Amino acid sequence: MVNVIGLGYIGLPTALMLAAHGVAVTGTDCRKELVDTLKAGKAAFQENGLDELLQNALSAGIRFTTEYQATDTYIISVPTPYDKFSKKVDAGCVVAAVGDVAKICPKGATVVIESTVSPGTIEKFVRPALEESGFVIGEDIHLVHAPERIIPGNMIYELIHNNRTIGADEPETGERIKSLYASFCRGEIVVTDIKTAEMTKVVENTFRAVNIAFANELAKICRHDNMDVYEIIRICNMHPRVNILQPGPGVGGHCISVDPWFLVGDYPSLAKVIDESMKTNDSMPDFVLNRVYEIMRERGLTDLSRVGLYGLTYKEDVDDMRESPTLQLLESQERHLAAGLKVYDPMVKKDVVRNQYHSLDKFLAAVDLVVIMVKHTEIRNNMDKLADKVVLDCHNICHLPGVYHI
Ligand code: SAJ
Repeated sequence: MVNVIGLGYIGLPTALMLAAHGVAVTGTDCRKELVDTLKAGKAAFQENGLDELLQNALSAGIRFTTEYQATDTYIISVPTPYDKFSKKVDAGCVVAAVGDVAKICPKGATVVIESTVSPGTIEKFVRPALEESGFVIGEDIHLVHAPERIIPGNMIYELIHNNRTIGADEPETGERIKSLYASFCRGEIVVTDIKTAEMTKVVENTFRAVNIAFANELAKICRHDNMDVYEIIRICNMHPRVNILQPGPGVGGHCISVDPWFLVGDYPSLAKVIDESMKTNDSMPDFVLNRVYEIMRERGLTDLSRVGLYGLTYKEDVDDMRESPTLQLLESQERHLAAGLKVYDPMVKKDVVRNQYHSLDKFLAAVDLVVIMVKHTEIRNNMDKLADKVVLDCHNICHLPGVYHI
């Protein structure tokens, strides 16, 4: 039986996928409310295909509980935030989970860590935690790092089709865990050592962060000299070896906007490009706010409370708001004592910020200037409703005359 610890954005789909493919699974989470919701057959967040997968897993016998289970295989999928001051990974939740597993697991068990950690974290924090509990690693207990790679919005497809990395001390353990993931994963599964696996995960997200930062920097250069960044990127990308990403209002989510900081925190004198890239991405919400002020001046608009931010989530068609550029922008305007912007997001049903609307039409009736912060399908399908508005489009999806860009 596999005990999946942590039933969040990664742990839950992984547990369900294993269960739906014939593996005996118990999912453990410390949040009782979440466990009860899952038992009642309701997924805790919106994701394509997740509800159906939950039903399949429940029919296949998955169990949910707040208790750790005595078993031979654990998959730990708990959050690894970064310490905002040191920029280093905060492995506290992983270490606590491993400590709790150590209290209950029999000798010979395997502990798989899926949570993203910086290279050396398992060596520095996880191994000592197990050794302190009296285990000899490699004999009484086996350690594996199997970093997740799935993208919110397409998680279920990517769980099945993405290639994966398994880091293990002993090749036999790596191969055993490889066959466990192969129960549902049709991609290639590479077995390597733990530190290499740790580094690959962080590097993948850093690659994307740096490339988004390049696009964002181009947007700033083009704005400064009144050039069309989208047309320039489109033409450049026709070159066979150029593939520039898209600029945007900032980078959110719990991955791209977090993991690269681990490298800056651990290698401050070496990770220069990464440091600058993260700062560039983090500067984008303020850049958008300045664009709002510029456009208001140009259009003779004076009332900030008639400006509306469309979108609160960190990207399109997900309900995840972690580190979202809109939340970053709202924080920034509060700091500048300029509170009052209106906000609307079709994916966010609860009230999470001030001046939040829950109907597109009511939101639009309350504002003159609309800032498209997130390119949800809803707004793509309702562009005609923006015809009488001043529009700042941060994603180049609106082709109405007179639209402004970042
Ligand atoms: N973004 C841009 N411009 C782009 C692409 C994205 O501004 O051209 C922004 C998005 O709007 C969003 C942020 O970047 O705010 C991140 O979105 P994303 O779609 O690039 O990635 P995530 O954070 O949803 O998922 C990433 C993925 N990593 C890579 O593509 C290397 C995913 O495969 C990982 O599993 C995930 O991080 C994770 O959990 O680590």
